[in-house]
Amino acid sequence: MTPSPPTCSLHTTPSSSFEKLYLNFFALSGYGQENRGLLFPAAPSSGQWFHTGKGSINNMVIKMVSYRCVQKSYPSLLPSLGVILIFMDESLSIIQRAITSVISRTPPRLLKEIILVDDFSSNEELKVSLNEKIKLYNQKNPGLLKMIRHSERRGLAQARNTGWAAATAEVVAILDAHIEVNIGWAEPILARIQEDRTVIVSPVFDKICFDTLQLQKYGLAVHGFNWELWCRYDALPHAWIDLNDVTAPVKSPSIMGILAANRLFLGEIGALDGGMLVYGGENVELSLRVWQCGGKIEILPCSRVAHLERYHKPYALDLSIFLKRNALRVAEIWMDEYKHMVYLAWNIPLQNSGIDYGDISSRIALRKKLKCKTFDWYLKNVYPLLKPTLNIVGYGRVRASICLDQGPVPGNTPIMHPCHEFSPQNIYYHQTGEFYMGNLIAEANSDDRCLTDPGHGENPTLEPCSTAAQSGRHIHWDFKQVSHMPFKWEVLTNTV
Ligand SMILES: [Mn+2]
Repeated sequence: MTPSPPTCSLHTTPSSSFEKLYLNFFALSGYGQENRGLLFPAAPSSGQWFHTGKGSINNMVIKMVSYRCVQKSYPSLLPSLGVILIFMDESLSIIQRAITSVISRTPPRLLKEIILVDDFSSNEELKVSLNEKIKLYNQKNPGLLKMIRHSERRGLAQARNTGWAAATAEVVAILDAHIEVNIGWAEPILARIQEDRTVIVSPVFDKICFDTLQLQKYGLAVHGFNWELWCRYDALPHAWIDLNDVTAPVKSPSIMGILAANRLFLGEIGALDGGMLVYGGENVELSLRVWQCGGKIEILPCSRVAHLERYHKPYALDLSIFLKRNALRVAEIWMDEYKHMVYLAWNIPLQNSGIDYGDISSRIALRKKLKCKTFDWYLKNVYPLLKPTLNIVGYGRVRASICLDQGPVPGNTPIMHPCHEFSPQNIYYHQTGEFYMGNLIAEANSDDRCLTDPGHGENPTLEPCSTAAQSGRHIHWDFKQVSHMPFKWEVLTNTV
């Protein structure tokens, strides 16, 4: 199974527990009472939540939250919280579940507002029916919910900005609308941001299966990304493990999309980049900006949010167009002399890519105004796992009438295959003569795959470059331009 975080798909090994998702439509009846009504009858002081009625709704939810977190106490005075739920063509029931969970699982004294932002949905039930539901919620909780509707589709980043701009609380939590927050989710966020207004935090995500609404627990991990700027989970840092405190914030190079921040600080560093279109990359853009411009990012192990991993994202038929375009925008604004890595990873020529990443002048000006650090600083101090590849002299595809392809994976036999635009046909030719095939990896702990001659006249294979080199196999290839050469570099760029 491949789990996926709020805005993208990624690769991780989730922990194994499966639980039926809680049904929380009773929860509203508890709103306004400090003991939180039907769903939350017991105070967490003794850890008795773990023992209330085997298989009960409480048990199922609370199992996701660590015992150490339940025991933790927080300052009685905490900043106020505004929750922003953005959506586009979500189903009504899913949005109601999100609202209900926020109301029932956030102490009323802390929850100042819930702001819904509709990024121009076409789904009819999100109009009159949703308005009626909001009226009902507000009858019980006067003024708590606000609804803002875009009159044209403006994309994820702008929807988040719209919500942020309408908020008045000291801290904003900007969430998808296909989530349900867990018990005690808000206190760790508010306490941490109260301690340090420059920290942007993410909760830990658990998975809601889209077809069964079962809840699956995910392990704690750091939020990272690859050179396509596609998000993924990375291992926990040693420094955090050495703390021996499962409740401690985890320093993270990035966020997946969902975030909480001091509202004013988020504004000072430029909120979300409104030039990011439709979907993807806006989370990495914010992450680089936060780190490079004097803030920090942390994952809070005691704050858990269940995220529904959708079967189909409604934003566009082919999201890769926007992922690619937005990634180039991030590279051009923030990545300095390393921006070529994004072009390499997407297999796009450095010059004349034909991709319009929009006007970046105001974001460059912002970077100057905030006196932000370089991407080189970020790589060395925040995300050393990403390892730029230097001295690639050419990249693209090798094409005759069909293309050189990395072949089936798992497997290590390159093949000839009809040409397409995807990464199995990416090739990278290194100054040393090494010839990488497939997805560009370029990480500290894992190798690119080198085209390898096993010797004895056998067909070439693909091997991790260092393994092949250590075993003395031939990985250096020499290409000469000859008139009858059947192959050509389809996209060939110069030294980068
Ligand atoms: Mn999502």
